[in-house]
Amino acid sequence: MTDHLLDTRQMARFAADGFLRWDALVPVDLNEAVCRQMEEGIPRATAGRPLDKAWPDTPIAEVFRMPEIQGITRSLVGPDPLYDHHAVHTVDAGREQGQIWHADAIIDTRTHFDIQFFYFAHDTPREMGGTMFLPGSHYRRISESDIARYQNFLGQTPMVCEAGTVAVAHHGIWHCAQPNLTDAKRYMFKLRLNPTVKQCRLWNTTDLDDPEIGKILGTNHGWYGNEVRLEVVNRIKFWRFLTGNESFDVSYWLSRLENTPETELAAS
Ligand SMILES: O=C(O)CCC(=O)C(=O)O
Ligand SMILES: [Fe+2]
Repeated sequence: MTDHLLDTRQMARFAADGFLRWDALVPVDLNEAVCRQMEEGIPRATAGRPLDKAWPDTPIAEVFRMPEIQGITRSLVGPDPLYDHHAVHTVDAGREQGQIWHADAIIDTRTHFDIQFFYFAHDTPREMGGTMFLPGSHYRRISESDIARYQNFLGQTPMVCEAGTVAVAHHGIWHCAQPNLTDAKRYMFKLRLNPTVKQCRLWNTTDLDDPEIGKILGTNHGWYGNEVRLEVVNRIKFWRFLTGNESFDVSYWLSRLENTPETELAAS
């Protein structure tokens, strides 16, 4: 099955930025049905159960059955992910305060990773907020709101988008809700999924050796200054995990650190 699977460049973008987005992916009618469902409330399913058994046949279930969303899910967490939790996140009309920067759940240093979908079922212009992401923050594992004292970061990216836009993020991504200066409530549907298989080459790997991969993994988001080198090393480790290629490197960054020869000089 290669329909709608991510390609290697997209996976490298995910490794570098910690999230991917698809604008206006979900069709208009389905967005409208989900908006009505979110107003009514969407009861939580049981954590740790298969996603495909999480909900009865409702509009939100239909969104996550879309072949495009299935392809994204399968590429990142495999064919039978578990439902972890979902939430309908709202920001009230006229709310001038943003949420503190945070990462979800407690400190989590696994290389295996959960994903979180952020689904915006209605138009979300900047004055309505749109979840703010910090690209490249997902390897800096923090405990929830350790970073709450920060206000703004160079390169932070708000999810300003049209109805039907979907982002998928690594569980470590730093993010926060934004103020909503409009007179309408803002809704955002978030879903966390857990893998049930090793996250190794689950995507469409036909372009695995694309020469752009190293460049994408070397992206400098700017906010960490010279420590970009640490981030590149983190991404190389993650890429080795994703591809199973234990000798993968970008510009010798990780190989240099691994060079600890044990061979003693033979007497001459
Ligand atoms: O509402 C949002 O945009 C983000 C909310 C969120 O991330 C949270 O409450 O954990
Ligand atoms: Fe959050």
